[in-house]
Amino acid sequence: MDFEALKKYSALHPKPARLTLQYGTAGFRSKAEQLDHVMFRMGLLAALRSRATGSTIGVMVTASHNPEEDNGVKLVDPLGEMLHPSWEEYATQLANAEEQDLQKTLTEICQKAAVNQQKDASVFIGRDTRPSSKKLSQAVIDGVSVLGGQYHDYGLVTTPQLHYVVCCQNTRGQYGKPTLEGYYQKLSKAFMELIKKSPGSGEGQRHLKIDCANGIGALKLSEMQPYLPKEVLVHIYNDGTKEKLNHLCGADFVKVHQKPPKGLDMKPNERCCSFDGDADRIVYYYTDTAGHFHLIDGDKIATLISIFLKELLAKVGQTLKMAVIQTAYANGSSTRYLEETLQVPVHCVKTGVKHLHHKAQEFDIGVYFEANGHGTVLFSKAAENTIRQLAKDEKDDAKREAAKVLENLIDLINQTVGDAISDMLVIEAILSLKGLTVHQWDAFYTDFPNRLLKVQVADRQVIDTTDAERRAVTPPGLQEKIDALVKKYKFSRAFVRPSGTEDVVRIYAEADTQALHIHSEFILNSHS
Ligand code: NG1
Ligand code: ZN
Repeated sequence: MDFEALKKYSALHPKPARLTLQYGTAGFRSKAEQLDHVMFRMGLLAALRSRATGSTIGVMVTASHNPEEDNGVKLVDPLGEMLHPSWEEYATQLANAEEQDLQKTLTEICQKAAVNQQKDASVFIGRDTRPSSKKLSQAVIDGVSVLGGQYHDYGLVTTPQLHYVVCCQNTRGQYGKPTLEGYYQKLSKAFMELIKKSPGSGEGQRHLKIDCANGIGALKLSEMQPYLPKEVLVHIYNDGTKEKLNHLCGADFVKVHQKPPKGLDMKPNERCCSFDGDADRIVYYYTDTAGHFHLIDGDKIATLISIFLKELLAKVGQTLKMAVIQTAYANGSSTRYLEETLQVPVHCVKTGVKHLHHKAQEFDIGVYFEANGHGTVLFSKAAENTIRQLAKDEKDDAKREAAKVLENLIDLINQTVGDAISDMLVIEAILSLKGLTVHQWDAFYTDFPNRLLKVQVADRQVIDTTDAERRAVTPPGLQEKIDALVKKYKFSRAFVRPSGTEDVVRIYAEADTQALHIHSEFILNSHS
């Protein structure tokens, strides 16, 4: 390590005094002007992580659905997964080290993580459309370079595109080509193969209105459009040319407020969807003829995909183990439907994509979605091999055809992380193949009325939880009060947990009817 150069460059990216930040569920997030030193240091860390793993590491500059003034950064591990938890701790240490301790902290990390400093380092960098992102990604580049690492700057990409290219690079092309063109080609080929088989194929065009949250999704969807078949017409709204990123639009806005985004004109029964600011989340919605708004969230997306997969597995006659992974925020009605009607096992894990992803890896096919629309499907290597083999060699025509559909689905899904573009194409293909309208999809089950609130408290960490965050163990007495309220109502559920991305406590409550809705503020107020 060239400590003189490190000192010189670090001085160009000084850490504001007394500022401490934590690598949380979504990496570092803060106001953009506080992040220059964090970016430089994440460049350093990515180079070390690359040396430790002998693989390319990704660094994505984005704050997803947060306001335009914010920014953030997260590291992507070799197979496109989230950064390993032990390194999250190193990331926090490095970001918070005072200038004079930087060298010492780096040396300590190298020792603890057994980093061979002679090895090559390779880092892929991507960024969203925030005005601050370009400069911040330059700080990442400075960090990688000062440690002698190689980098490839992909510039403007969606978060899932960066995860995808990192995975392609480290699997030596097995997952696809590590370029955006490779991504568009792989997805569009699989999509075209799928919809060729739909009953209505050739009978006119499918229309979909997409609110791109004034973010990167608009740019990347436009780039992808020439690759998509003529039968599918995507209409891009909120493309970022007029309004601010995530302002009154995007998947998070639509999910939280349960209302349409600004800037998208909806006609009754038209299929619409929203991406979030870095295009890793998607929710669908429509208004009915009476003008009522209907949200189709991550839970219903998981349900649609699960139904489709289950039918295909029955057709190919394979007993592959499938499960759906949810968090405590999944609507109780979706869990009941999956378990009781569809007879698919459901597992509940802690909030945060890495927990869902990890659990999903335990199954042949693991479908995971957060209610907010972040999710994907994982196929084990063994399941994928079985399916590809059947698609090639199976003698029975019906079985082989079903295996081919599964094979194309595997290629269409971005298995590295939730991906709004990929999920949108999966959903469109399934709706088309099954001949379902958005209304029919919505009617699978009816969501229990629910509320998600956030409350600022002096110290959110006083709340400690267990049972996948569904029960509070501290402060004493809190859970008992929640239990006492909840038991008065049918199918009711409520929980509180400290957010991992904001300085707030989140409160969730649901019950079978709106009238019986629990006043969740009461739970907290009665305790503060
Ligand atoms: P926190 O702030 O820990 O609730 C939020 C979302 C998560 C996840 C992360 C990362 C909710 C209730 N929580 O986490 O699902 O998406 O942000 O972006 O939506
Ligand atoms: Zn996002």
